[in-house]
Amino acid sequence: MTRIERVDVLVASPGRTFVTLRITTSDGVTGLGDATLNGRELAVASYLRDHVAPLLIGRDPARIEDTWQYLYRGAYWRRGPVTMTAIAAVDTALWDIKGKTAGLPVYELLGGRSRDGVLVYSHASGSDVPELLDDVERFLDLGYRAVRAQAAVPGVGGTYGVRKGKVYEPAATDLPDEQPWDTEAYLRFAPGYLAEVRERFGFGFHLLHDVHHRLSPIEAARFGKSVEDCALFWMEDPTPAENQEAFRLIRRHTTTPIATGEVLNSIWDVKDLITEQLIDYVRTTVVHAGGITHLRRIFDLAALYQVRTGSHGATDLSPVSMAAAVHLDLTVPNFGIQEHMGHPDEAAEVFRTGVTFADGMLHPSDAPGLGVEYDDRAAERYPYQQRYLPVARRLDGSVHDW
Ligand code: GCO
Ligand code: MG
Repeated sequence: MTRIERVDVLVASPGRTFVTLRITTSDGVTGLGDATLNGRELAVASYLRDHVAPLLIGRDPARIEDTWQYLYRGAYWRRGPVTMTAIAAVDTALWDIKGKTAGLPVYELLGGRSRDGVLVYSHASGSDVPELLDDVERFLDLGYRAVRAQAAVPGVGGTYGVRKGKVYEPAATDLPDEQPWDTEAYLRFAPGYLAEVRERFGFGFHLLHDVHHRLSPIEAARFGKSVEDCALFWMEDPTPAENQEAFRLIRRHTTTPIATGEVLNSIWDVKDLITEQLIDYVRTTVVHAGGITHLRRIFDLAALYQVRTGSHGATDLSPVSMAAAVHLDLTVPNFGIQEHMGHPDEAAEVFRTGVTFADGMLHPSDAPGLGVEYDDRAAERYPYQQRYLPVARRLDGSVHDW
């Protein structure tokens, strides 16, 4: 009988850090899973190497659900980003193996296509409004049907979401960059530039905006109300999601759709938001929410309440989890949109992905499994580099949600 024979935890920084799990079976079939937790990468690498790998050796790779339950319930300590990212990596790698063994792309194993392709949005940004408008135009010219818009708030250094290089990369310093934050300045400025985007380019595409956890519930309500004429596809993370009651307050005041969930890890974290219909899009991902097996469970729950999917897809989600996301997105009935930021050029040397972009959509390859290969030789050229996400401070110097 086929057994798991080898487990490798691969850490490399091609343009940014990625942790990748590779499982090899006694038949020589390999599967890949993404295990990247931005800024806390080595915690997951150790969890996998020191605590999970010894449990996998000798197991039947075909038993994906059983392995998921074994790792989740067997740890005793539940949920949390480190545990759920580690379980996700194992789960994703086992789906990759199952696909390769069956000779089918993973989306076929998940029930087959529900749609022709996966609608994606990308990130337009600018250090001022004219620069943002040029960037929106660039994405529309590239064929995107959905664009997220963020501009630097005047006088507030380091606003979230403003690209400096080719790809937006917030984890860029070897100690956290401390950035100032001024809520009132943001609330006065942001609705205006979103309106300017609509004035200039019209309503023939989806416009999105990420508040990035920066507002209190009543501030978020005010923001949502003030951008209603822009018909946003969503306002993302209007307020931190630990206290989920907060979303009820926002809902009472605005019809601007709400997306949240990129920092949440399990079905228990999103259950109330979904069943009480406090959000419109759930942004949990393959990599941080327990893999394909668990994310599908979340998406199925969401479908019952007309909540659609809108998975996180920033640069810190590796091409492996992006491929897994595209396979799952292609199949689920309540798919909404997929974030697609791309990766630094160096990442393409290490990860060869079959995912392609056409007509504003991503398409998986029809190769068996997930259709991604990892090049160990190339990875050797990019040793691990420690990087941190920034920290935000209010004008009085106190720490704010970044
Ligand atoms: C997004 C996210 C990212 C996060 C990043 C943190 O919507 O794409 O908010 O930009 O900040 O993934 O690691
Ligand atoms: Mg976000």
